[in-house]
Amino acid sequence: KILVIGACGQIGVELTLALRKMYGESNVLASDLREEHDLLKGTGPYVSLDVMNKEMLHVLVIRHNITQIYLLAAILSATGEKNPLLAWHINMQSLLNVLDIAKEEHLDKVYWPSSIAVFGPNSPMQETPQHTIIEPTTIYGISKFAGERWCEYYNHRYGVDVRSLRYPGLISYKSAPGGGTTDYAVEIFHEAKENKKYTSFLSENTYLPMMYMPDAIRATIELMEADASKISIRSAYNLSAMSFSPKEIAAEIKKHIPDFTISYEPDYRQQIADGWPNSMDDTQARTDWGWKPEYDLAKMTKDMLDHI
Ligand code: VAH
Repeated sequence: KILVIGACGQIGVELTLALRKMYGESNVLASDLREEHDLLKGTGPYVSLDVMNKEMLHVLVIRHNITQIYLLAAILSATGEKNPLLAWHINMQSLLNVLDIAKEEHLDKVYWPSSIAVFGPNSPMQETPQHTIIEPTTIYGISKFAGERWCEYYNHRYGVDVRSLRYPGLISYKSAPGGGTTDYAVEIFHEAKENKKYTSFLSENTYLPMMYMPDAIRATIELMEADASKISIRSAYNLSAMSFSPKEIAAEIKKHIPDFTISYEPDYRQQIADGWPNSMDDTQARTDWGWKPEYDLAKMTKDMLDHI
């Protein structure tokens, strides 16, 4: 039985729905600190859970015969910079709670997302390699890098089958993003549809690795379904689909909404974005478990505007 922690977040909602489709509704227990997301209501079991309460989590894992945990609860980059110690505490302790329970209860598998945010200004910016200089400059990135080290440690030392992906910025319409730097690429669609204009908090040529949520969900499940013998990376795999700038996504939207206009007012998130890669090399994921993206900017833009 699968437990999804953070099931009401941007990734959690769609991952929970996809897992329920694959494994059966009653086999996927969704949980979050918040009350149940509307899209999850009636699709399967839901419990309120504070992942920081290790004892409560441990009892829940035993009582519900949990064999896999997907841990998606985290404070993201922009929010994290407003309260660094809280972000560090939540992002790290939640992972340590899950890893230690996975070890004690011999869980089959654990999934925990990392991010392109582990890279910083000293990492190669183009086609950032799987193995390279990693000097994160945000607390979110520091916690994700430290988390990767802990995942690798629990795998090598205790044999916990924990798997992870360095997600790019994720774009979706089913559930709102939560305080990220890449959220402009979600907001722009809603603003374009409602107001035909958008003021971007990142400058026009800020290139960032991005991915449409259906690709990210499929990558997550393909990674978790892969035979353990194929997994050569136990920190977190680079994962890539496309890169674009606010100027480019605005031009793509204009093909559908001709009188859409964009303006630029960079804020504190510009500095965060400037330290992240422009593009990622995800050869290792393609080699190890056959990763291949399906959505590019044009296909994503059409699908987003069709559904918003
Ligand atoms: C953020 N969306 O902006 C998240 C993600 C790569 C970006 O980690 O913080």
